[in-house]
Formats: sequence, structure tokens, C-alpha cells
Amino acid sequence: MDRTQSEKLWEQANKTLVGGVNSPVRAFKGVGGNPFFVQSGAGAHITDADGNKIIDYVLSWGPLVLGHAHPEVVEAVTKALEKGASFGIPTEAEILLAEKICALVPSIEKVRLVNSGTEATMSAIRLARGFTGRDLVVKIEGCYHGHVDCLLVKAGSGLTTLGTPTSPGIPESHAASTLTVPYNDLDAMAEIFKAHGDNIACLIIEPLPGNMGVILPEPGYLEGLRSLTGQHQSLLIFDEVMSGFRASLGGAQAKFGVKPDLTTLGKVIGGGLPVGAYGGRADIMQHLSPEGPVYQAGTLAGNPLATAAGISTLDILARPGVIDAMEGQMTKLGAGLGSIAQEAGIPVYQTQVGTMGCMFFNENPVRNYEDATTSDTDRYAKYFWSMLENGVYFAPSQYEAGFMSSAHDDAIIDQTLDAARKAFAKL
Ligand code: HOZ
Repeated sequence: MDRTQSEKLWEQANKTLVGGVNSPVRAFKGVGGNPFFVQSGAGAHITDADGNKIIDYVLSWGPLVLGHAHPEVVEAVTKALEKGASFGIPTEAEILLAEKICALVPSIEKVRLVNSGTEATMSAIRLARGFTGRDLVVKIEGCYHGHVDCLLVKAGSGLTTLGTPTSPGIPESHAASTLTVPYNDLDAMAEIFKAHGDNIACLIIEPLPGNMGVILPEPGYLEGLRSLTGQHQSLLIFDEVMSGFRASLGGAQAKFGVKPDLTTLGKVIGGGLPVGAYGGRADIMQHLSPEGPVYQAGTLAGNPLATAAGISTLDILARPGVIDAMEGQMTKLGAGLGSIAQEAGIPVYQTQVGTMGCMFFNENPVRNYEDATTSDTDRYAKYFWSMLENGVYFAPSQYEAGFMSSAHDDAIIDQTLDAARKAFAKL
């Protein structure tokens, strides 16, 4: 695989961009070596700076449920751009996107659009604190909620990949307001609530974690969190930035039948453009300015290009059979990879919910962050590079999810499995 142009761009990038990138996990530190540069995307493929055509299972880290540059999404965004890129004045498209979100996500009665998942979680935490008049936040070890100060404690995704799950630069007082508990451990959670329940504003969790690899909630776990938070009048926040519209059309909350008080969203609702959202019970949301005193604002919030992309993406995704077909392809891919691994005698532990999934290089089940970190990351790195060499891009870290799009047809899955046979033969 020719990488001449990518290597040149990498050298150039490092002169002006910190570490050559604008988001750390892109630097490929989790697998070693240098990243490739992308030139364009179409459907299930991206084309790199050297003209290599690569099958993409990262899909911009999740948003591109319809694949790259879906013609209807491109048309919607183009039409919106022709009418003006930003107004900072209400537009009808904001209402339409809000209505779609409220209709699809079971617990959302009212919603606020923002510009990223980080903004959504940061604002949801502020709202929870403002609503309850309490300060403490409980988070789960290995869950990642963007780069919000009080949530960068024992966080997954890029932090775990880089081996620094808690970031310097966060005042002691911020970190002290965050309590952490392992995923899938209801007893530990009950202890925390017993000790601090009266001061806990909220428990924030990825109900289907995707930032320490994809880990499944054990039966009764999410229900247990719902009942504990309810008993202590603390709010339950589901971070569905990743699982929203992927675990199912209504997210993990619809899939597992547990309703949080607040939900944070991002990725899919922007169809590839920068968007986030938080929403939930109307009586909580009405504490937000201008209805209530909790302040949060944004010049580009509800941006017309982003809302156009989001509306079009959700419209297509909600068509009969679309998400089911994608889920079927994910299952086919997982089953294929599983049997190839087994034939090669390489132990793997696989997870899948809806259109997201993960293959841990681990001989044991992975049920929390500690388990995830026992995975063989060196073997993952070899697998990653071998797959890329054979034209398939999975995330450059064992601790990220794999994503399916509606553009991944049977031929693409078969091609992926051919590449995997070659990769596993070398492991
Ligand atoms: N938050 C993303 C991983 N879960 C990383 C996004 C990026 O680096 O582009």
C-alpha cells in the first residue's frame, strides 16, 4: 500500500498542528505508526491521499450511519448552504430536528441543540446540578463523555488509548466532585449512593459503553441504576452520543427499556456535521434559560447546515428495514470474524448491539473497564495494520467501537472477511 503522500502530509502536519492532529486518538498512538490522510469518502469507502480505496468501519467515529457523502444528505446540505450558512435566528429546521428527536428517543420530551457531544454532556451536568441544587456527579470507570473537566476522570476512549485516563489541568475541586464506580457493578453503586446519595446531582453513564470497546449491560443493571437514582432523587443521564440511533432507532434506552431523566446525543443527529443535543423530562428542561435560570447558549447552535444533514439522515434511517438491514450486516461481519479467529486459534471476545460492535483480543468476557484493559493491545495493533494493508480500516485503538453503515453490502463484508483471513493467518 503506497503511503508516500500521507507520510509527506504527516511531516507537514506536525509542524503546525499539535501532534499532527486535532483530536488525539487520530494520531494512531494506540497502534503505533503514522496515520493516513483522507482525501474523500463515498458510501462504505474512503480514499486516502495516495489514492488507496479503503473500507471504513470507523465512519467518522460513528455519525455516518448512511456511509460517506450519501446523495440525499449531500443534496439537503447543499440546498441549505445556498440559503445561508448561519443566522443565529430561529429556523424551522431546528423545530423539525427537535420533533424527530422527541419522536424517536423515548425519554425526550424537550431538547436543546448544541454543537458537539462534549457540549451536550457539559450542559446536561450543569442542568442536573441546577435542577437538584447538588454538586456531586457519579460516572462510570471507562465511560467517556467528551472532554468536560469533571468527566475526564477515569475516562475511556483517547485517554485510555494514550494511557492517561485522568487528565492534568483539572482543578482538584472539580475532580473531587466526581465519584467513579465500575460498570456493571450495582453493589458498588449502591454503596456510593448510600454514602453520598443526598449530595448526588446525577449519575451519568453510557448505557451501552462504546469508549472502552463496546461492553454490554448485564441483565438488571440499567434497571438497578434507574431505581437507585430515583430513590435518592438524583438524575439519571444516559450519554447516547454513540449509542443513539445505533443501539436501536430509539437508542440504548429503547433497546433495553430503561428511561433516563436526561439524554445526551451527538454524532448521528448531525449526519457528519458538528451537532450535539441534550433533552429529557420537560420539567427538568424548563430549568434551562430562557425558561429557567440555568444558563447555556451558542452562536452556532441549531446551525442550518447541521440540522439539514441531521433531518435527512434520521429520515432515511427511519425508513422501514434500513436499520434492521445494517444490524444484519453487523451480525454477519461479527460471525465471520469470530469463526476466522477461532480457526486461527486466536481468542477473541465479541460484542454487538445494533449497528455497533467490538472484537476484544481477550480470552475472557469483558464486562467492565478493568477487564477491557487486560486485552492484548499488541495483537490488536498487528491486526489493525494488517487489515489496513489489505484495504480495511477499523479504529486505531482496541478501546473504540466498530460501526456499520447502510452502504456496507454483502460484497464489502466478504472483502472484509478475506482481509481478516490474511490478517489472522499472520497473528
Ligand atoms: N471521541 C472519539 C472517539 N470515541 C474520537 C474522535 C476523533 O478523534 O476524531
